[in-house]
Amino acid sequence: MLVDNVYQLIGRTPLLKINIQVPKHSRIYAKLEMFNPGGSVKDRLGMALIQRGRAIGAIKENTTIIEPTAGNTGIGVALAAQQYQLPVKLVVPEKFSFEKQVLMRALGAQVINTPAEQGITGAIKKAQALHEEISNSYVPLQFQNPANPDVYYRTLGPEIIQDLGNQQIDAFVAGSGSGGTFVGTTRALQEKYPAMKAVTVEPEGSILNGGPEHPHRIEGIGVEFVPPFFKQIHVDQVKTISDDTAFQYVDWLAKNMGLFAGSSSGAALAASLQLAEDLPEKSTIVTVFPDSSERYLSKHIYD
Ligand code: MET
Repeated sequence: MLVDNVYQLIGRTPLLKINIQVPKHSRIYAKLEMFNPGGSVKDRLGMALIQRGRAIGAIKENTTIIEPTAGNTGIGVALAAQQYQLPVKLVVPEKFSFEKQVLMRALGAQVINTPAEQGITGAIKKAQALHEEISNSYVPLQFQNPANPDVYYRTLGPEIIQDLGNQQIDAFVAGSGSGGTFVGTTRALQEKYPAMKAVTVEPEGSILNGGPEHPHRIEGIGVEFVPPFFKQIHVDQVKTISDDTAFQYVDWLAKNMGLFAGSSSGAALAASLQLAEDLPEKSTIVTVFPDSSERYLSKHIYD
């Protein structure tokens, strides 16, 4: 495969059938988003945020891009901004993995840390404060930018339909941080399969199921507020997964399927297996594996 630049490698990722014993003879397929060049599902978003910013005239020559992120969106934004030589400042709560922060810097971005206990809300506030201070700056703000669900509606959803050769999909399971991947993909899949269940995944410590907010080891998903994009769809169920359960499946995927998947992928697989118990026999469940375990080795993902 000959390509001219890494941007051509974004999207069209493989869909892997998970060889695990699924309740009720159902099947689970996972979209392997770690195969994107920046290593996560958020490369798609990075491109979309920069393209929309340019299209609406918010990004001009030398505009400083500022974005709050758990890391992967930051890597995607830094990658996309590079082609226009735009300066990038990423605001990251200090708890998130060292590797993601190193990769953002490697792409030329500046990383600004906010206190872990202020969570992503603290990073959002800091990004807005920086925007006030820096002239010719722009905050795409993944948490409310319509380009976020839209890019998943246009790319990830249709790819899954095509990957499965129009085979009926009974449920879509995906983690929510900003909610963009889950909501946009759900909209695309439900246009074709209106009866499909939409199930989101959060770590214990996130608030969607009403549980108390507390720190968790699973990265990239989990919310401190209900994602505004949720208004666009009906969410059938929220599965709340513990760190231990997610990490067990991370381990299982490496040992049994030779797959290096991050903790939000482990949570997605755990939730898909739980959901299979409640679905009819021989259901088809599709989920998303957002990134690789390799960016969490310093967090002892396997030890
Ligand atoms: N996964 C997105 C990011 O990397 C949203 C995180 S919000 C916990 O920025």
